[in-house]
Amino acid sequence: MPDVQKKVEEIYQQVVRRNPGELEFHQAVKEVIDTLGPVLKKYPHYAEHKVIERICEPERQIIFRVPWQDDSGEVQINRGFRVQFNSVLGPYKGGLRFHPSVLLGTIKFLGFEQVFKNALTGMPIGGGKGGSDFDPKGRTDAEVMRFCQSFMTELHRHLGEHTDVPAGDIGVGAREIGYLFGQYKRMTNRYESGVLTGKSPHWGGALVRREATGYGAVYFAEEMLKTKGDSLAGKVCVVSGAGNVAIYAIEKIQQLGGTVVACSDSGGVIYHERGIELDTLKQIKEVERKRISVYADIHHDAKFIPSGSIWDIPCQVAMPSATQNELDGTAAKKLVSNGCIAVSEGANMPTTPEGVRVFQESGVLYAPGKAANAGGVATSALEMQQNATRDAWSFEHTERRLHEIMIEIHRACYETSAEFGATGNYVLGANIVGFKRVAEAMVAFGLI
Ligand code: NDP
Ligand code: 2IT
Repeated sequence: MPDVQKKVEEIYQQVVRRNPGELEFHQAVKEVIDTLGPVLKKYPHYAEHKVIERICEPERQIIFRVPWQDDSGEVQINRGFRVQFNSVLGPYKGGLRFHPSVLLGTIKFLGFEQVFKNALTGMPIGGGKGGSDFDPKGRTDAEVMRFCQSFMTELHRHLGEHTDVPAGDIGVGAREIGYLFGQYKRMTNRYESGVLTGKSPHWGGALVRREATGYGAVYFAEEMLKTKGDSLAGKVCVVSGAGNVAIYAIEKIQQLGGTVVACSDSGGVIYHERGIELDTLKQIKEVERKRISVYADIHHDAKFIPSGSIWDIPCQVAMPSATQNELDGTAAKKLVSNGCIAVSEGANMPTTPEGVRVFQESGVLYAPGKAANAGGVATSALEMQQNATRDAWSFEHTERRLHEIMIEIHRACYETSAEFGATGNYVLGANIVGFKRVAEAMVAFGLI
């Protein structure tokens, strides 16, 4: 094994030893550092400064108890997390996830990804992530409010517009951000708009933040297709999930002339051959907060498939936009054999390492989440910019900025993949661009 490859493998083994049982974190680290060998060779000072070892260790990890009372008066205890991963490029920035599956290792994998993603945006934001094992499903607004108030009662002391700026992720949308902001304001006696992003546009939120992740991931798909002289117009697409990212990915695909024939939630898959009706989907998910199965009760030509994989449905473009490791090797092979030519990840790490290998070996255009879904956090940075100047931009202006940012991320990843002799390998391109930006600042700042 060449020296650099051996070094990289040793670093990975140390991460595994020091973070036992955190499989998703191991997976995220491995995916990144496996592509960094050529960078260490070209820039040996990164190894001297132990940049990779330092990047793999969060700057700070906060774990706290979140006690609250449900509507029946029963006391509930959840666990809260904020992993402040890296702040050399700006304040810690990254979402909060409320989902029963959340463990420290989940937040660490997401925080690690966020560091590189945020660097890729070119905006002044560091990387962090937080959340809780709280399950908002089936909870009333009052229960969600009490949970958010308790969560922020502890977290507020670690936040600030120049320190750490959370936003949404799975289970956290504008409603939760509202309750969290209200409690932050109450605890600190400060109207600090820039401390949270994803706020409602009525009180400091950026227009397009809600749409940004889905729109951005579609723009990235369009850029990849362009490298082959192709486009989304007329393509049959499948988008997994039915949450914030999925809904606005579907919206943008439709605007660009594609047809989305399927989406899903954890209860099953909706297949609608003539194309998903977006108004119905928004009404069910955003307004009524119901299950996706309801869609087939409204549109009788749509089919609800309670079990089985969404990736069995033939498509040319696939956008996994639900959760991590939702698309494995078997699913990837099925997609390829059904004629899929492009995959753009709305979710974070939705494809397993085996799935990624299948796509890359089959010549599928494959965009990893840290590049493809960076439009969400980039628009959060635009929200911070507007808050700092007490300004509010139009939808059109903000969407244009988002589009330019996604084109630029694609360009940087593509050109870097070519520079390192792997043209079109967006995994390598994204990791190297993100890593170099963080590494340069870490070296410049001295040993911190
Ligand atoms: P939402 O909570 O709005 O929606 C999540 C969707 O994914 C729901 O349809 C949900 O189904 C499904 N889902 C979540 N967890 C699981 C699971 N364990 N098994 C099966 N289905 C699941 O979240 P978002 O749309 O915001 O997030 C989706 C993905 O995008 C996540 O990976 C997130 O990290 C990533 N992301 C989000 C960004 C944002 O701005 N919101 C930015 C960048 C990435 P159900 O309701 O049944 O649970
Ligand atoms: O994964 C992500 O990039 C997000 N959930 C959005 C983070 C943010 O701060 O907007």
